[in-house]
Amino acid sequence: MYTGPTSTTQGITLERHILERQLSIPGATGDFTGLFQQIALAAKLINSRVRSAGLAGVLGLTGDTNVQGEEVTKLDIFANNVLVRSVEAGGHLCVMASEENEGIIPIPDRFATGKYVLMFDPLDGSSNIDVDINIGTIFSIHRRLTTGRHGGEADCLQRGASQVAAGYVIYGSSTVLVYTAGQGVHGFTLDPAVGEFFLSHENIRIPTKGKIYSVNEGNTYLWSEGVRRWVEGMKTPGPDGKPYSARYVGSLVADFHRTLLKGGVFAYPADQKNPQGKLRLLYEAAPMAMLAEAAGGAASEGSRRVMEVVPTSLHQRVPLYIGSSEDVAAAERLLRET
Ligand code: P6P
Repeated sequence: MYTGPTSTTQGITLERHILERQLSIPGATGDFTGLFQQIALAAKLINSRVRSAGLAGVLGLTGDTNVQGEEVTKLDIFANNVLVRSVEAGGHLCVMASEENEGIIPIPDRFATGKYVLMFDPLDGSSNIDVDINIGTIFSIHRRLTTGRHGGEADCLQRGASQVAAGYVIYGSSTVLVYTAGQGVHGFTLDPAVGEFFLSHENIRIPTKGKIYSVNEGNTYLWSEGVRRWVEGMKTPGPDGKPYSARYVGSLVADFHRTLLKGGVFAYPADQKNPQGKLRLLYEAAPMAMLAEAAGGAASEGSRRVMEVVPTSLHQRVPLYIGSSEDVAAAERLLRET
């Protein structure tokens, strides 16, 4: 007899949520729904391996054989392979790009192609796996620009503002998939007892102003004067007599998920070592920016919306200031003044 949580078993599954969205869109073909179901399957498969990584002796190892004598691959390579194999045969995509692959990932000739482009970081923050810190999968979906059977790099190099959908899966104390397709931001928690994602965070709205800042202050010596002044300003007690609180996990999905739910600001500024910042535009900053804006927040590269940046290469980096609209605006203001 199933004795899992009653609330989720009576809830709305991710599949139903996507289908209901499809029904509300005139002319929808079910392509997006099919693609999203494949992404959700990949998330479940990755989740299963991430949860068992410690037991199977595959924490951060590569090329070794584990206790079962299996060929061990790094978790992020595993996640990459799972994502590619889960979506490549569905006929919904014309091309893919991944943090793990230098070039584009074409759809094998034996499969049909479709109108969407999928870009992803299969397992962001994977260096945190060995210390059991939250990690995540980030994805971005565009419509293709080119015609013909296969898509190409031109279909990937689109502004964030052109995204059809964006989302992430956070493998934390629970596994939550958060996505937007332009009609609000919604979170679904995986019920491991039934292997389904159930709606748990409907229409997430990010507070207009928060009291948490999240940045790696170990980089202070590399920052511009403007970034230093911005951070120092948040460490100075405000009108309420309190400064902001500092929270930094060092895993983008974890730091963003907290910022989305509690407000405040996360930043990875440009610095002398990373003049374009550290985070990747196409499959990290742009999808998070779509989510932040869809939840009423903001995402800037320091002086303009991340979603306006026109990509010139697959793995290009971009500075990122993301979170509550007032906090991001304050960062832009201070950076302008110096
Ligand atoms: P740092 C993880 O390695 C990552 O790519 C992001 O998930 C995270 O936000 C950032 O790098 C952390 O970088 O330099 O603070 O360790």
